[in-house]
Amino acid sequence: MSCQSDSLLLIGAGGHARSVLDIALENGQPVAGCLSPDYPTLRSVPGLEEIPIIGTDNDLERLFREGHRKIFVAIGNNRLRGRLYRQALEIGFEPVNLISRYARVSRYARLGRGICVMAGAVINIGCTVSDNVIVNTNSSLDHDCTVGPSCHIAPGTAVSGGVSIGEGVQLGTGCSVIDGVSIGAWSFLGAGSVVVSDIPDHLLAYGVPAKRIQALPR
Ligand code: JB3
Repeated sequence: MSCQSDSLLLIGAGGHARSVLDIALENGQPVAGCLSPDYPTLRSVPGLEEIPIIGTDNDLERLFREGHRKIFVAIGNNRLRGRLYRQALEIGFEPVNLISRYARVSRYARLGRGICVMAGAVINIGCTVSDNVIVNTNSSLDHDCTVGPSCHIAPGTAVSGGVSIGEGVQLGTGCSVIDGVSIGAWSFLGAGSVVVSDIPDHLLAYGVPAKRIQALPR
């Protein structure tokens, strides 16, 4: 038997939420339901009909008063995920980590809260991964990397040792990052990029090697 305080609330009900739910259910985590702007038109998660959509973000405070505590923000967009994560924290919710049993996380890595680590991902010794980060399918963070809050390390990305990644960074699908470089906050590296030198804040870059494309809004 689970009670509301054990049962997980998810913010989001799209593709990322479905991947996250797959991990939660596989790990035996009871799920109360999801919040989506599509409620009440949509009443359950597409393809996971056993998971109800129980409201919108406007219901967060009521759900907290009713005893819900565990939360996970399951939205791919880094800025929106960051905003909703802060909102949930302010209300008093407790973000949980959802780690696939098929991921490998070193016991010598430090993880914040609200993090998902998908199947095949590797987080090696000495890494520090901040709150609200997505370490997606088959991506890897080698030794001694630091990852700021609300980043997304997309599927198949390989980050070598000692890399520093600022807040809100998107490393697109299949990026490769050589050891020791820094990637500035809110920068976006396009899919397949090879990062061989430091990337400043708020920059869109891509290519092999990754080159500056344009500054991104602050
Ligand atoms: O690349 C991979 C493996 N996954 C991507 C993921 C990281 O990001 C995935 O392919 C998607 O591109 C994206 O997933 P996400 O964020 O689930 O996007 P999408 O599948 O388009 O679903 C959007 C869903 O986000 C909507 O159906 C809503 O449920 C939810 N959403 C959007 N805005 C929101 C809000 N939910 C809440 N509660 N509040 C919002 O403001």
